Amino acid sequence: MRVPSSFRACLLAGFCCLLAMIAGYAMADDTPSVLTLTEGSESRELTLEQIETPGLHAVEMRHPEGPEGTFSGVWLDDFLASQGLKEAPRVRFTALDGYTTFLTPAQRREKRYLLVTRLDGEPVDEAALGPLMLVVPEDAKAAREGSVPMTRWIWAIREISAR
Ligand SMILES: Nc1nc2c(c(=O)[nH]1)N[C@H]1C(S)=C(S)[C@@H](COP(=O)(O)O)O[C@H]1N2
Ligand SMILES: [Mo]
Repeated sequence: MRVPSSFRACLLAGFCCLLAMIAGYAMADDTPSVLTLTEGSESRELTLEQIETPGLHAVEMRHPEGPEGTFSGVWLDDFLASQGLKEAPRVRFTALDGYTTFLTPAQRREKRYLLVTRLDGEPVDEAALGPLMLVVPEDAKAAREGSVPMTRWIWAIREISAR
């Protein structure tokens, strides 16, 4: 018996839809968004893997707020460049607790900021100041001793917005 081609096309389309849905659910489960990146009026959600595409840099240190171990993440400037935000005049960070701060290009040139995505190789939970935090590895000791201000060592980062 001959099946009408429109029927076959319909079946195929339905099957593709189903596959796309399954893939969508699987991706949503495996890779939740950890960051909202806002540029002007446009926002996009990024997963840890997307944030880490410029490549991980690891540093052994103790954070003044407690956590210690191998902090790894991407250099903030590399992350911004990978998102087309290299020259953003103002990059604002907003934490889950509402704390917010911003960095200008001059401040980003003065100190090298690491956007930490992992502690000892694992995503950082909220108790350990995650999901994302900003640290200045070269200032770790001075910040613990209180000889350098750490107002821009923002933790529990949930949103980065640039303009
Ligand atoms: N998420 C988050 N990050 C933050 C803060 C905060 O309240 N929440 N306080 C900032 C300030 S003002 C300073 S001086 C340092 C140290 O904060 P603390 O002295 O309150 O621990 O962390 C900074 N990062
Ligand atoms: Mo502060």
